[in-house]
Amino acid sequence: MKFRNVILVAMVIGSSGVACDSEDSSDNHNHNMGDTGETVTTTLSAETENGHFFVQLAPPNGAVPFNELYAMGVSIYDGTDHTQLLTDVSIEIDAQMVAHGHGMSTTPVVEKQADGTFMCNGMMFHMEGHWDVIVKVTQNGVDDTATMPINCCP
Ligand SMILES: [Cu+2]
Repeated sequence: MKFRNVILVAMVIGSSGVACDSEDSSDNHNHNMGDTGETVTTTLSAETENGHFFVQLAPPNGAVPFNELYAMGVSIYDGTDHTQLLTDVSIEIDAQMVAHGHGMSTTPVVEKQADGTFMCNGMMFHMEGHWDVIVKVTQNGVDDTATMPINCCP
């Protein structure tokens, strides 16, 4: 009798999953992966909101590792000329899972490198799914922010 109940529960979960899939087939997102959030395409560079800067992220070996401390390289370029590295800027970095309303459980420490780029130590994505890396750039009292989605972590 107990075994039969387990099968019934499994069937109920299974059928609700199918219903979810057919409802969401149009947007190509997988909402059926439990608590992992929506799937996004990882974007490692972006212009800041007001176009002042262009931000390039450099995760270790080109990809963010899952549930491991890592250091994110960050380079800031001119918003108009994306080949012109800006070395007279400072940055703050954060990462959020917006769909879950939480950030990282670690606090990154930003270190300016000799070449003017930045290394952000102590980053960690402790959940799989859609993270947004948020980089705030400041130059001569002007600040501007870029947001880059990361799919954690294929
Ligand atoms: Cu989360």
